[in-house]
Amino acid sequence: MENLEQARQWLAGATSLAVLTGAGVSAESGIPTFRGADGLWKDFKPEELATPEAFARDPRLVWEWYNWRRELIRKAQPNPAHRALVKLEIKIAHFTLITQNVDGLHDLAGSGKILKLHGDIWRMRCTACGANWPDRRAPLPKLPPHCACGGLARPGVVWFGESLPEGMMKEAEHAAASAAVFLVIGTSAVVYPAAGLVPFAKHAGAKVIEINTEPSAVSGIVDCALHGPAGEILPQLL
Ligand code: BV8
Ligand code: ZN
Repeated sequence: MENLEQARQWLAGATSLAVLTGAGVSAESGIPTFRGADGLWKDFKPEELATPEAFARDPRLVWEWYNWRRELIRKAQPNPAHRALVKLEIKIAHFTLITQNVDGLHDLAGSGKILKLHGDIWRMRCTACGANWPDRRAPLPKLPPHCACGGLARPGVVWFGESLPEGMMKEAEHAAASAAVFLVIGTSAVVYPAAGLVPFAKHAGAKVIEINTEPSAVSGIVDCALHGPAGEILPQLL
């Protein structure tokens, strides 16, 4: 049976669906992915920027990168992939969206139940008093930004070497373990513990469907691989 038809059938019969998205789901909104040819990392290496050490060494440089990304993201709109996930959430009784993305486009598209494994670029946290607040200004008036207490503010995201928000993986694993179908979309599946959710879901008995323009690190274990842009394929699965 043709893969698309197989995926459609599994989704049509599913009463529980968990979805894991990565940067590829925002690619058609004009946001460069991390590891692609025009990727965000091309001029830098992750260890140069998305780490607490880089921030401690040069908060202004790290904030210039996040300021640039916030301006890029502010101009971006959700694409048909984001919107198709909202339709699936309405259609399927038990639905959890797990995202590695920090761009907030799933929220903008209207997704409800979102587990943001790596945080949110539109939130800030104070390195001094721990306050945590939303800030949607792009560009920021002053770099690096500071908290009302005078402390240095950092982006509300999870950097390499930092653990995910308390309880986040437990909730994501619960969703993956109770899903009849696990949809993994637009991720190279090289970042852990997020990528570990795919084998986790498979071993718990889910049918795993992947949507990606290229093979990923988990393509070898999925039950159905759909090759192509998420913005074109996802709407065909509804
Ligand atoms: C932790 C937030 C421990 C910031 C991000 C071995 C060596 C060294 C380190 C490690 C290791 N094993 C594990 C680690 C730790 C590390 C890690 O996994 N490193 C990797 C690189 C090896 N993990 C961590 O540090 C994590 N924390 O492990 O804590 C710990 C435990 C206890 C106590 C203390 C510590 C934290 C990881 C979080 C890092 N933060 N982002 C920010 O965004 O600025 S990660 C970053 O990568 C983004 O979140 C991004 O989402 C994520 C994954 O990338 P992808 O989303 O997959 O994007 P990518 O470009 O790679 O791929 C895009 C895909 O889309 C491609 O497959 C492409 O083909 C496809 N695509 C493109 N266009 C389309 C498309 N698909 C469909 N349609 C299209 N149109
Ligand atoms: Zn503060």
